[in-house]
Amino acid sequence: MTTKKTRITELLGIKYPIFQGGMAWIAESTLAAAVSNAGGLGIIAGGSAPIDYLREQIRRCKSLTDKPFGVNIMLMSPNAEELAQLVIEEGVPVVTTGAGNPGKFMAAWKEAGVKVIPVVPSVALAKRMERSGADAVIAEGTESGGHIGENTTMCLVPQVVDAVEIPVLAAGGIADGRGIAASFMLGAEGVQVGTRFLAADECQVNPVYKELVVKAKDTDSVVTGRYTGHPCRNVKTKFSKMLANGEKDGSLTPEQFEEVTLGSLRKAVQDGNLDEGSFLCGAIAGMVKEVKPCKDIIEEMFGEAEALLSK
Ligand code: TUI
Repeated sequence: MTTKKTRITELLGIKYPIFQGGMAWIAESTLAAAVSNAGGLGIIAGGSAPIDYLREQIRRCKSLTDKPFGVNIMLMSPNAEELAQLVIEEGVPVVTTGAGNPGKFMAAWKEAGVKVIPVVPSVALAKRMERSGADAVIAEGTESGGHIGENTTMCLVPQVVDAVEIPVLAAGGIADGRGIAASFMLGAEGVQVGTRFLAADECQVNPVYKELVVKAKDTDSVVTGRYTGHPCRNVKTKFSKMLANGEKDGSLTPEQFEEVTLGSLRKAVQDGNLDEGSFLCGAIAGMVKEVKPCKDIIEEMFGEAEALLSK
């Protein structure tokens, strides 16, 4: 078995079947272009960015790479509709979606020739996406950072692979060649990786954020906000532990939770604010030990995966 040629590399014209996750506030044009230039698919996060900011980021990415790249549309964003239109106007080749069902945008994207690859947390949504014309799906396990579903990567990926004909990428808990090899054994034809790229040289987050990820141990991620309906996996910090305790002992109502976490992603990413910031990260953070260029990360991961799969 090889990772070198899959339906994902063929569909998108990329060298390695690896997407860099569309991490809100984090995944901007410098990081995305570095991943695309290294042969993966870099992705700019739409998050809840103002439309002018996202347009500028898309144009900047085009100036930094002649390789394909993508934009992630976060469907809980209040301006998802206008960002969905923007990617068409700007001729973005690939769109990924998260945190919802992109059904109402599919026809317009397909008509414009955009490749659409939604993140799915369940078999049911994967099947629905295939019927609506998705080109592939990303089956994302609860090991991921940020907003998460319930099922694990190990359980979800093979069930999604069995349920759809379109190619499947695995996401959640993948940070080295073993993770890629395991994903391929589960039937995936590509992977999406977030946390490993947080510790890339080209990742523009505050140095405090990178240090937290590099220093994290296996037990250093925590899920907060289940009771708001938007569970998020974070690095354990004083702030995230306060949120987790407030949720558990009832000292923080869901409304208060929403209030204190408003703007907390920006505070983490830009300011490195340990008192009020949410440092989203995956459960695999404990394995990320070194900051290095995207090209080295990708080449090492696939070198290791190829060696394992050819054994
Ligand atoms: O979207 C993510 N991860 C994210 S988004 C984000 S920004 C945020 N800000 C405040 C509150 C919450 C999020 C941070 N991290 N990953 C992809 C993902 N999508 N994970 C789970 C899902 C998902 C969940 C339900 C996708 C579809 C879905 O569909 C439900 C339905 O409508 O059928």
